[in-house]
Amino acid sequence: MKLVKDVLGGKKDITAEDVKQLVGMMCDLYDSQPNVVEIPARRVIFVGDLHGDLDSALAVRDYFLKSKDYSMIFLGDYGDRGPAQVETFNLVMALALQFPDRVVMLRGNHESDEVATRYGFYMDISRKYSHSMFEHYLNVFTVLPLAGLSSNGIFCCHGGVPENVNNLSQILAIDRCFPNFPDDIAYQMVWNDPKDRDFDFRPSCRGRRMKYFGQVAFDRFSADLGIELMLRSHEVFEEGFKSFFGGRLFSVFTATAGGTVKPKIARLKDDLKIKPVPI
Ligand SMILES: [Mn+2]
Repeated sequence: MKLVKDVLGGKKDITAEDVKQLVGMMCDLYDSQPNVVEIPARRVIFVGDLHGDLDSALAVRDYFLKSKDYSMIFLGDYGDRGPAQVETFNLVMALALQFPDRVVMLRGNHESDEVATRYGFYMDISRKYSHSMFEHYLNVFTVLPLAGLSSNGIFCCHGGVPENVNNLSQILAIDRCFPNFPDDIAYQMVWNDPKDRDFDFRPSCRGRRMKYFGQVAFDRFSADLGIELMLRSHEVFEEGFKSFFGGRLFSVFTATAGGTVKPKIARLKDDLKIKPVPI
């Protein structure tokens, strides 16, 4: 479709009607998806937080277009904070729409009404379009899946391990179709952070409903759900990448965050090893 191709080609000044069309197609494509979508067992590129960093998003697009036999999973946090939030969100939607069999857009903690109204996306949409256009982007938030899982146990989500889950069916049963995260499991999957220490869960300095998950929680969750390797984003690391739990969990960040981060993507190769790639 021409609109999708134009956005993919770098067209930035699309009309409100164009956005509504992209949003409509996204909802059609994602509405029926389960909370945990199936992802390929190998040859996958994982993309961390973009936060309105269009240059990084364009570099990711170029890398993907050159990687013909790879799929790509975006781990969430497209808007808020950065200089080109609307354009970044639109570009990722265009990638997801142009390559529905190879690109997945997951939901991050910033794909939420209360977070996006506070950290910039609502203002960016209002400035470029109108206040009411925010509702349309919210509709996309509500359909995005929470996680991906492959047949060989590669799991990905924005934040990480939630409390009180010992079975995949508990995650699959969540009703995610809300502008915020009323469900505690969904909330923790997009907000929790790993700590490379020998504990289960601990209170997080991010707030009351979030947790740190330690080695004990990670090992139990992995064993219960048959997970070999986990990919997540959500945290800023200067190198754009960090490994946890003896190399069984990788955190990736793909925005420059105002020049403070060397953005990376994570490439799952044929040998099932994760390789950080500068973008
Ligand atoms: Mn985040």
